[in-house]
Amino acid sequence: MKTTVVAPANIALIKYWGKKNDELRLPLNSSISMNLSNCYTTTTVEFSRDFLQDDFKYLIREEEFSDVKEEKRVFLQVDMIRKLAKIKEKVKIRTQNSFPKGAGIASSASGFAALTYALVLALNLQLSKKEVSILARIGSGSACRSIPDGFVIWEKGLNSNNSYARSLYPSGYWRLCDLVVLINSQKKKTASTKGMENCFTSPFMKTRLATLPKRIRAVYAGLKNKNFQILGEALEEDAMNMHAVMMTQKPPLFYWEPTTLDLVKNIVLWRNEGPMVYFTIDAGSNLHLIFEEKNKDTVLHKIQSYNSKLKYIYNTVSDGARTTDRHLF
Ligand code: 2P0
Repeated sequence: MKTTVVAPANIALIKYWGKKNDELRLPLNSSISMNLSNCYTTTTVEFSRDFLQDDFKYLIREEEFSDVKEEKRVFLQVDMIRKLAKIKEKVKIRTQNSFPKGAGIASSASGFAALTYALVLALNLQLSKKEVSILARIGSGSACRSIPDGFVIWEKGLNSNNSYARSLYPSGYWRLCDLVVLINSQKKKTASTKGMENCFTSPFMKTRLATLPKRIRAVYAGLKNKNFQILGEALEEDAMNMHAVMMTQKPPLFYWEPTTLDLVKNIVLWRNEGPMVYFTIDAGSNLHLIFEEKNKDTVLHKIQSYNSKLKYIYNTVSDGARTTDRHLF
């Protein structure tokens, strides 16, 4: 049967950087994220005895494209789930992102979440969301956080069976926003998977891990009490902490562009003047501005006055992976 799933990308408030098991993608630390309403992947899968081979393409508008590297990783995920279902049928997969490919927004989280959940449903595997999150994690770590709704924690766990993501609060719990400011649309030179392999070559990685529990507690408290200042300070600190590790790894990873730093300096000034806005940065140069919805107009005005040519994607908090009947084929 044809099955289509929509899964959101997510922005980490506490970052995942480093694994204790590469193959199973078991993280060194727990991470916390929120799902993004306007950055999502739609994936349709269909298994059939009539198909002669597995077939994966991504769509940009109506056009189909293939990518050998991507295909290899997708088929590994297909094989793992097909094995669980004990079937041999081949699969047709089509996938589409709501955000432009190469916009520098991690598409592996939404992509592997949508793919995994669609495969599980198409094969009628009776799995819990926890089990789907575990399978998504094996495809791409951050994908496990795109399965549950709203504000999510990925507990690092001790082994594969207890390293999964669960919802802390539903999407409507707090009207927070993430304005993704697109600074560089080029595909990044070092993928996260590769980059985080070297995290321990930074002398600061040990310090990052030692200081993480305090930041996790702050994010927890900020969310629980809807205290935006506590949340904002902790999420910003964690992003800077991760980038300090990245920049001091061997070889160093400099994801920032000059505009990233310039905008960061401006945001700190804006905060002094009024709108409470904090920032976070993933493995790329784009800036994620985090703020409460009541400050939306002020923040948009600030960004437009800073540079009216900058493109951005406005997100609120979204549910996790879910089905739709809007099939892609
Ligand atoms: C995060 N990132 O927590 C961090 C912040 C990038 C920087 O999760 O190797 O693509 O597939 O598990 O999930 C990106 O890492 O890496 C990521 P794999 P993934 O959002």
